[in-house]
Amino acid sequence: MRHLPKYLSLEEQNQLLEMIREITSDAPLFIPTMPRWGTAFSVRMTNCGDYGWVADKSGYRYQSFHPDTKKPWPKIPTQLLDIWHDLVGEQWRAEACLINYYAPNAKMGLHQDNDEANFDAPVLSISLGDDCIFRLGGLKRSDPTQSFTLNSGDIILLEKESRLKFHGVDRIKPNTSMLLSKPGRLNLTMRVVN
Ligand code: MD3
Ligand code: FE
Repeated sequence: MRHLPKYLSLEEQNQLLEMIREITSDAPLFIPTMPRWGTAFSVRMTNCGDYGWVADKSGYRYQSFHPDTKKPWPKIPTQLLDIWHDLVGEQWRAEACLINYYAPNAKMGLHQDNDEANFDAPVLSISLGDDCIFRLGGLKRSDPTQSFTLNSGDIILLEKESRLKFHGVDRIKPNTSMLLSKPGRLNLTMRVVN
């Protein structure tokens, strides 16, 4: 895993925020639920790109439209694609960008990202807003984990071995950033799906 602390300037972070506002006005944040039980996630989500990750009672999957509005996801903005290509190169095309919003009490349990078809493709994640405590484990759930802080403007690049490691967000540290007008954290995760 490559952690690039403060990769984005404050100006770039604000441009991304404006872009996220436009995306969420077309594709509003939705409340994902756990398969089978239907328990709500504490994280709110939306997507842009050809595909978006969704979670509901029937399972986790990628689909080409918003689960509530049924409209196709908005396009991935050029600024995001530029960041992707600067770090990943030209051999992969980002097909999905998941936008997670964490209110101060939200968290994400330890999990693997394995709904994509090809684990050779990298995953790129951008943190905006309040700091969070991020946890990274190994390839088995029972492997030891380490935790560290992610700040606004940080980028994480997952390649090769790290791509299938267990990870999660333990908690948000409210009021550690002034970027958002309300406390909380946004995370953008760009992926190749097919
Ligand atoms: C480490 N999101 O949406 S992004 C997710 O901060 C997710 O919202 C977290 O986990 C968040 O699936 C973490 C950073 C990240 C993404 C993928 C990974 C870290 C990863 C895949 C393998 C190992
Ligand atoms: Fe994940």
